[in-house]
Amino acid sequence: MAEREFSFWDKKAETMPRNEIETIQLELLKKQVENALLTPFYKERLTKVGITSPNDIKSLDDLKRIPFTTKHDLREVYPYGLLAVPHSEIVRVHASSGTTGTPTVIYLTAKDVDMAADTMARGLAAAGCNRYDTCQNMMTYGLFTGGMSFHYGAEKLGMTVVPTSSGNTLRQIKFMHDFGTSVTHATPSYMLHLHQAMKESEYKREEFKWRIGISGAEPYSEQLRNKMEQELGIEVYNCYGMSELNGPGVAFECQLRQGMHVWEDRYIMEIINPDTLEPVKDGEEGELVMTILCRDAMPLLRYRTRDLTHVITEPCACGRTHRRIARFTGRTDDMLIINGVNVFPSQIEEVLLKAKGVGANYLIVVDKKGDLDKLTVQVEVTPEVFADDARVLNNLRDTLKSEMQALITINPAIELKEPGSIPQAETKAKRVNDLRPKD
Ligand code: DLL
Repeated sequence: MAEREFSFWDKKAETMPRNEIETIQLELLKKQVENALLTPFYKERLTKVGITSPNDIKSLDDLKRIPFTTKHDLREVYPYGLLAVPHSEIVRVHASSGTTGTPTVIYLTAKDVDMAADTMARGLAAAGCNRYDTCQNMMTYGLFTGGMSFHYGAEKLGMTVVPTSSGNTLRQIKFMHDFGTSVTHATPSYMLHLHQAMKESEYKREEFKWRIGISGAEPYSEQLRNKMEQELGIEVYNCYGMSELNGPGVAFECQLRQGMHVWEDRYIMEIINPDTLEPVKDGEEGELVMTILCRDAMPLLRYRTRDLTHVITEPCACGRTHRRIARFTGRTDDMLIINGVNVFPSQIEEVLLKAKGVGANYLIVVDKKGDLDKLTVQVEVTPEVFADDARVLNNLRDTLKSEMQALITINPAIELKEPGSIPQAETKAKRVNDLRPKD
């Protein structure tokens, strides 16, 4: 049988021997440490552990001397505390939600933007996309990286990009039909929603050129991927990323779809035990920790992603030497991902604590409405408000709704409850009830 041909963007870089990857990692790590020392935050952190010059990094093992960086740290240095180049070099800013109202921000030079696009193009080529494809990007454009960062990578590969952004499903379907869209980029929940709407539309499946769906930004199971592939008649590729690491495309599945290749000449990955903070054994599950090597504007050393996964130790038959990680199994914090948007319970609490008339207890309920996630916040009100007329309750509901939407960008349903009606936990209060099926 003839050997299967796999598609590449930069075959040399993607298939280089492991020792070459490590040589590049060491060289780029030194450069990152040099940049980091230009920021007051890292200068203090690194000096404390005896690293005052890039020459203190002699081997990749020295990475372990560097303290971890967390989302909390990024909030502390908001907005520009990790700037390692003159501000005039910055051409783009992105942000993602923090645990409170303060977002975590990243900034990029023109070279950084190009590197991120190149990394994304690698992933898209690995998934079998090419310049003859028309790609509809259904992720939100704006501060979220799923829009523009993906867009630049898709253009770099030479695809025709249709930047529809999220929502407006009937228009999405019309454009997919009229433009001959062959590749889509959407969250898994939106893919299913889209498919349902497509079945109910005036078009027939055969009238579409849809062949590939790139899906990420939220966890999904292998069963859900299989369901999407069968029902939609396309290949579905998992794509991982986070805004702090330049957005989507940090890790991407190749055409074999057995785990996501992490581009190790651009990121150093570690998997640690989240309790002991020590590295786990090869192939064991733990928290992914990443050091970015492909960004000048903003260094990020040993960043705790909070995402749980493991390294697939066997080499991939596609020929890529960059190791793969498995589907994520959860997080080590309480972040919820609702239709691809990150939400921390603490953000909801922040709004409730500020509002007048809110009682002792609340409960965040996440459920499915059709294929999409639905967020409901049940809130006990004070006895005074409860006894007041309907107008007062309606005003409170509207205020909570609009303040939460402003902070978390999604629109929650607010259910106001009688005082004492939400069961009081005996020990730790249960603030979140996630009723979504696991697959
Ligand atoms: O979600 C970037 C992205 C956009 C990735 C489009 C893929 C596609 P953030 O908003 O910063 O960035 O959220 C990052 O989302 O820490 C994971 O918990 C989760 N996540 C992202 N991709 C996956 C995936 C973007 N493929 C957070 N599987 C991460 C599971 C994912 N979880």
